[in-house]
Amino acid sequence: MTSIPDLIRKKRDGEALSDAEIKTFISSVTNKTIQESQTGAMLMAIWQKGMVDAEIEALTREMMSSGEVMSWPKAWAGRVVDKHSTGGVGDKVSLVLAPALAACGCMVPMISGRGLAHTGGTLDKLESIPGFNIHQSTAQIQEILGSVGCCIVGQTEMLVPADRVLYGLRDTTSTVDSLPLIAGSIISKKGAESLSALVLDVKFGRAALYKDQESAKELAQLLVNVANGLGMRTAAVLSCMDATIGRYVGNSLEVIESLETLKGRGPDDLMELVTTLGGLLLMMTGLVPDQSEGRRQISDAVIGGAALAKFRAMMEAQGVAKETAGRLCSAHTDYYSILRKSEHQVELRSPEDGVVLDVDGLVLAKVLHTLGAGRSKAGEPVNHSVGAELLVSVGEKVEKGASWLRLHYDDLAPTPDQMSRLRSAVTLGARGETRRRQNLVKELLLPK
Ligand code: IUR
Repeated sequence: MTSIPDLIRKKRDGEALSDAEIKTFISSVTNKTIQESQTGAMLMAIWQKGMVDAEIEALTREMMSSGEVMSWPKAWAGRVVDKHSTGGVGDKVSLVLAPALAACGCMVPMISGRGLAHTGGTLDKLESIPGFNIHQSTAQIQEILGSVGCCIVGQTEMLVPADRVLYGLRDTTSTVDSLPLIAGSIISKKGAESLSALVLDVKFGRAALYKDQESAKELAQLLVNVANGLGMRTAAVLSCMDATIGRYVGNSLEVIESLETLKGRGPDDLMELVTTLGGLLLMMTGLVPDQSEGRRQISDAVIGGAALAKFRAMMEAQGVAKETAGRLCSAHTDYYSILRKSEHQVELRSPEDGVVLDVDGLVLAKVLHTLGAGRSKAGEPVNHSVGAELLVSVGEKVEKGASWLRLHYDDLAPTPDQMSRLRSAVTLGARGETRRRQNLVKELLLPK
């Protein structure tokens, strides 16, 4: 068998590793028989020299098989689906999409992540609901899917242990931004969920990992190819992440906007993403003949309340008291009788008459992050109540003195510099100047 130094040398010199060599590398990572320094060196060699498609597929397959691979009852065949997003600001799509898909007959074992840096995480959002338990075993996930059809949970200890090791070391060796390593990490976890179909929301723009559509497309195409190679029908959506998705940013606030959306009162941009991603998944499962019928069914499930009923059942199945879940889902809820409200709110007012031309999601997210809404290191707590409500949208007229943003904060008060950065997040134009809201979804990559 080839030794680890030989494998590192081979990759360092730009040669392709065989399936057997990749298996050796990943199993030594999983069994901890490799030294950390060797893993770090291999990661850097992969970062430097890249991998051909066959290597990336083998890497993903071996990572997937490094732990438990879930299996589902035969009766669910073809209907087990999930979504992955590369991360955004105000991205609450999962909270609406998972129950909408369940209402349309899918099984959705949604394994989500926590926020890091300026991007939010679905698990943090859900944990602002008292009692919501994101820790569920595989057996519990299966039970919840059987009774509700969807759950949103954290990654279990047994799922893709190789990724846990590699992800940690990528952080400390500056090798996060490597296409083969990103693809291996994301798709191995989806593969271990044994999905029938997967949809990827790959974002580009100032608040996304990739700033331009072309580089996001390169990642999206790779992810689609690798996932399809693993037997999951996979499509990708390229969506613009310049402003915020919806009007609310921050953990509790995003739960409120998700519930409002599930009550049929959601913002257009969020609905556009939910129906596009959901429509693609329904099409790929074969539950509907085409994407437009899929969109229609997802939209009906959200507007008609079927998705809200699923969200309520999911909350109860994941530990939320029946009475709390019922109150959160009633037509006119005092959300703050259940979700904690921050100590302070302050409104920022428009300096002049005009039209909103732009909202910079990145500036907003960075300020909220430093006020406690996000974390800088894995494991740090977040303040669920910190956030912002945008009171205006792009294209809207505002009068001088009208409130355009309400900031929620606690003991970390915004500094004058942070306040001025928040003010700069909204760009005003002269009256008469118009800019219509652009569609967020720019391009679709469909499975072959
Ligand atoms: N999310 C993942 O699960 N893995 C990665 O490598 C990245 C995001 I970047």
